Amino acid sequence: QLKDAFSVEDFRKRAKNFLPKMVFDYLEGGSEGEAGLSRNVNAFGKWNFVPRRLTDVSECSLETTLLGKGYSLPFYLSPTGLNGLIRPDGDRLLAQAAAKAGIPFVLSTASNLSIEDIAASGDGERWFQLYVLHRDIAKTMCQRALTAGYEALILTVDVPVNGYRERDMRNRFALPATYGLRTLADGFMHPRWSINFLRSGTPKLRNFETLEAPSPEAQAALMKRQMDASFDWDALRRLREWWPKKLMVKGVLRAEDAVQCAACGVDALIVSNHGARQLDGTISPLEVLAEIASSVQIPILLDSGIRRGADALTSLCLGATTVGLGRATLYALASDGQRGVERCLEILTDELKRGMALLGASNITQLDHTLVRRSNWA
Ligand code: FMN
Repeated sequence: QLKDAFSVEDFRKRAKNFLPKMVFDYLEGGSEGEAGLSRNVNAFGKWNFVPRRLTDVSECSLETTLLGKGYSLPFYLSPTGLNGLIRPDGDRLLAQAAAKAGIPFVLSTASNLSIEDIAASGDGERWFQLYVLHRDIAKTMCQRALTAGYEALILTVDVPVNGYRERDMRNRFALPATYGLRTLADGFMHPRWSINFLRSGTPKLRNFETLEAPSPEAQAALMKRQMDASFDWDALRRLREWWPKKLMVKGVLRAEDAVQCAACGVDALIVSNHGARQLDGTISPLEVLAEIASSVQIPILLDSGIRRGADALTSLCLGATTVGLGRATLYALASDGQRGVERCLEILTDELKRGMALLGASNITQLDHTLVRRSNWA
């Protein structure tokens, strides 16, 4: 029962029950030894709140402003590929839940519904996340996003090559799915997911399917599904020249890179380690947040490890303007579809609002670094 879910962790447990192991592992897993997974989550516990007392917190507002626009909450849904494997039409369900909550939804390059499908699935703000497989393909996709009315482009820069995800290797995770005995048994044990899957069929990477590769080299890159590992600062400058709307760079973890992004005309940065799915042992974004936020004037977003309103609160105190939800809302999507995502957002919103009141802040602009202190005990 959805009413029995009181925290993101509850949704995690429900997702684990609902999904075949192979799919849950895809959602949950990190890279290599997976040390980064717990580090991301535990990083928040190293900071303690230092509440301000006797302030009027009878009305707490979570409204925030990012790049001149107002949003009802300081959350957005991070880009995640293969959402259709977690739930049929997962991209649409997430986009609709985000629209209801008044927060942006980011469509991944590796989505199972196309740029145009999502644009047509109702209103709500959409951002498009770009993986560069080939520069011509990237340009074509961005033009499609522009035509379809996406408000911002998120360039992910922490995937020059794919992270090594051992769970996926062990599970022989691949699309289209290969049906070994183990896969079939896994599906059999999770009938509700399997019925959905059989009804809707194997999800496709729709953005690639609906793409006419502009050149033979682009076609080859598309077939191999490999990133353009030569994408560098010059390439970013060129992208900035022709992408007319807001441009954000996702995956920055060093102040000097942040400064260089700002100098290239990037509008905002996402401090992220890709949810510990790339280089294992990479520093947790929270640890570098304050340093990066103080090195540039542009807004800073953060993702990786947000599981509670309190995690968002710590991030906002340390300089983030808004935070991205990845696995948190995917768990809810898995177990309970759009209603689950809506409920998960409600829970996080309540946690954040309560946290702000207890911390002594009635709106987001009152949050600052004096309200948190790094614990000497942890
Ligand atoms: N980031 C991207 O930029 N593009 C993607 O296609 C993408 N796919 C993801 C798929 C899954 C299943 C997960 C869990 C993450 C993916 N990410 C992708 C990373 C997320 O955008 C985000 O950085 C990460 O989930 C944050 O960590 P958290 O889920 O632990 O909060």
